[in-house]
Amino acid sequence: MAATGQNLKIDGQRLWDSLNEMAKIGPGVAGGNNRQTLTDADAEGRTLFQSWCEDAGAVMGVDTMGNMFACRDGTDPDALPVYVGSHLDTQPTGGKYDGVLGVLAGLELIRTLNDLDIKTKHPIVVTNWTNEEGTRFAPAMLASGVFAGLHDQDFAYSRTDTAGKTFGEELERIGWKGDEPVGERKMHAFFELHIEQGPILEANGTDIGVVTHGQGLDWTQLTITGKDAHTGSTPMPMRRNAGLAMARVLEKVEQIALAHAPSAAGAVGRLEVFPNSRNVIPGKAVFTVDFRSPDIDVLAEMVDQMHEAAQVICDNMGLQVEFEKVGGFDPVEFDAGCVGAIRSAAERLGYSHRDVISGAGHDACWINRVAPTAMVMCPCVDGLSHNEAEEITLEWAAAGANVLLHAVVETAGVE
Ligand code: HGY
Ligand code: MN
Ligand code: MN
Repeated sequence: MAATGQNLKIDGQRLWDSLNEMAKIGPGVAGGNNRQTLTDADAEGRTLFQSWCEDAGAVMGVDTMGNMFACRDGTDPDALPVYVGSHLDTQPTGGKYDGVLGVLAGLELIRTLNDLDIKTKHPIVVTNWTNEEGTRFAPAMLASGVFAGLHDQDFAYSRTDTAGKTFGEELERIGWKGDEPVGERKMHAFFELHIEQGPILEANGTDIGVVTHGQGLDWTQLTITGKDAHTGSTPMPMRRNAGLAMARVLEKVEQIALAHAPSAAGAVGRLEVFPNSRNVIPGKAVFTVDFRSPDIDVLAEMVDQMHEAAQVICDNMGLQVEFEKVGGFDPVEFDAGCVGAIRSAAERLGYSHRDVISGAGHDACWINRVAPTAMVMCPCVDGLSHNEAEEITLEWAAAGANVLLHAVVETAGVE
């Protein structure tokens, strides 16, 4: 089958306009987005996405995890579809492009094929995966994880946010619990376009990241228990300060990650002390340690060292500590055939490109378990993401979407 012509390109301005239209839903406070999963804003964004897909002639299916699947028919109804997509949910102080670019580039792909009246053999399905971020309901990539069989649906439905609401209740409340059994759809392949969320592409003046691997992730929640007491009248030696122990563990997390450089990262993004009152020594601290590495042995070693260090800190301070794994996945190697389709698309289109390892987790990391999968990345300004100041350019978005278009069309076959 002839390779797709160089002149097959998406409409960059139309993609850019759609990104800006979607960004108006669930605005943040500093120019980004706060469209957290299963909120009313998420529901509004889903409705807009569905209307756009239906305007483009796609038929929408929704499964029992709220995953959305907009299908453009192929000429061979028996051929397994090529899926393309990402996520529309954002961090509480998220950017306008993390996840959204991958979903709307998929929509742009079918708009472009419609404009040019190009028929593919395999159907093409544009996907929005529910709760990729895992910020409101841990773990991250929850719905793609249920789809790929890593979590069961009851576990997912039971996940609870800080207000005590469950995933299942909220999915029902916003009216996006579909009737399709999750995970029954079979895929010919899955492709995801995503912003890099790191500095490598921009710093090297590279247009396209060909993602060969994704680093592994471990989220361990620690609960440290001491004793609430008066910050003024309690003698220092008598204190059992859970907040202080947490601070000491955070320093250890930094040291452990740095000691495993360059292929390791570690931080604590979510931390709470109780009762969180100015004149009460915290009797309890709850926080999640986020470790990452492309090397599974390094990841396991960092987690073990953190456990050991936290236990020693708490033993020395007379505190209790409990550990709970609340998320994680092993390092991922993407499908060589799909990665090759992305690399040859970038070459055909004349874009500079380099192989990269994804620092962030993505739905593709789970879908890679059940279908040939690969990712394409575009740069983002200063490598900044999970920040309302996240920025890309129209040119970067268009280049990524063009590579996605060519890789998907090559894989779906042009009739
Ligand atoms: O945590 C991650 O890597 C992804 O952004 N959810
Ligand atoms: Mn993302
Ligand atoms: Mn994200």
